[in-house]
Amino acid sequence: MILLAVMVSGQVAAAAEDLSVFHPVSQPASSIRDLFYLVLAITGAIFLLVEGMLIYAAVRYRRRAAANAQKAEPEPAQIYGSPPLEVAWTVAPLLIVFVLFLVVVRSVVEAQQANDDPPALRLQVIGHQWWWEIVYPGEQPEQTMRTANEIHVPASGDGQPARIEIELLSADLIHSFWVPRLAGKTDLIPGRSNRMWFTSDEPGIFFGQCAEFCGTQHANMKLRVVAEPREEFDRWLQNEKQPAADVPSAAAGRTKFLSLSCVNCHTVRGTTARGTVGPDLTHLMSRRTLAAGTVENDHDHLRQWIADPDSLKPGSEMPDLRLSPADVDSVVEFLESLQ
Ligand code: HEC
Ligand SMILES: [Cu+2]
Repeated sequence: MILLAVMVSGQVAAAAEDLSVFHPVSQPASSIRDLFYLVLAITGAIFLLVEGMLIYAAVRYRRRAAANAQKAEPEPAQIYGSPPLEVAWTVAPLLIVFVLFLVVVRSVVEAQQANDDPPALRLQVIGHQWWWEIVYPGEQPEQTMRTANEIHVPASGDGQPARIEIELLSADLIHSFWVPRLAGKTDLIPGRSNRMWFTSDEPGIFFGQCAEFCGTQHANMKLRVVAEPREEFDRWLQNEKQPAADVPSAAAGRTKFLSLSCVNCHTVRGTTARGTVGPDLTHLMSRRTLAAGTVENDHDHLRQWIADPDSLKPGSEMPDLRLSPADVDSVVEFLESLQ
């Protein structure tokens, strides 16, 4: 019943942010789902058999009301020990558990398979309270590009699986990277480098969520994977690698921004802002959401975020700088030029 409810809610969730493990679009996620169905089938069959026998025995051999005390049924024969029966109920579960063990090992090996082909893309994802830093390494250190909360990857195409390999690190405490339609959960552990991989068999936006409680805003530590055809992905990457455009109409806002403490925490490439505490803002407007999926990235939310981050994400690590409304407008004008 509970299982049915979970599966139905999976269907419902498909409409909005699909976090269902029942709609895989990647090899590790499909093999996890297949394993689930196989284990469910085996254990379900055992459940039906055992419950069926139990109910049959309880009904068939129940004590019937006797018409009078003399006609009451006598006590049935008492059996003590039966070697064939005992061997059977020891060997059968042993075999079943052995089969389950084998299929689980097969799935684990499949998921961890260090594919010999070089991956289509190697990324780093660094967990922060409560957002995701995403690093696209370049050949030279200065070509390395950083963004936040939205991972763009090439989708598989032309029968060619595009394997994405991700190194998982943490800046503070343990988080867990989980995009249910792409792969199982993998922890991000301080001082340790974990690896995981996935392929996106179709283009689309796949939702994820931190899956290891990491403090007050854990629930608002969301991410999305945007899988695109190769050319679209290359175009996106090309744009992201550029330093921030110097838009003349936003010059005043730029000066304001650079005079504030924003620069201690945020980087805008091409300016003197080189902070690394918060997300890189160089191409802020190319992202769909603000503050790790907490709200849509639009004018009103951006204004509200700069004016009072806690009103959107209470307890967030971005302080309220108590800017005047005019300064907020000016800074927002600059941020909106960061395409
Ligand atoms: C003490 C460090 C700190 C300062 C100062 C700071 N921020 Fe932030 N900022 C953060 C952190 C941390 C986040 C991530 C919050 C989250 O998602 O939980 C953030 C998030 C943001 C975001 C959302 C980015 C995204 O992709 O979701 C914007 C925009 C932003 N800050 C702009 C500013 C501006 C403008 C200023 C100056 C007025 C500023 N910040 C000052 C730390 C800081
Ligand atoms: Cu978390």
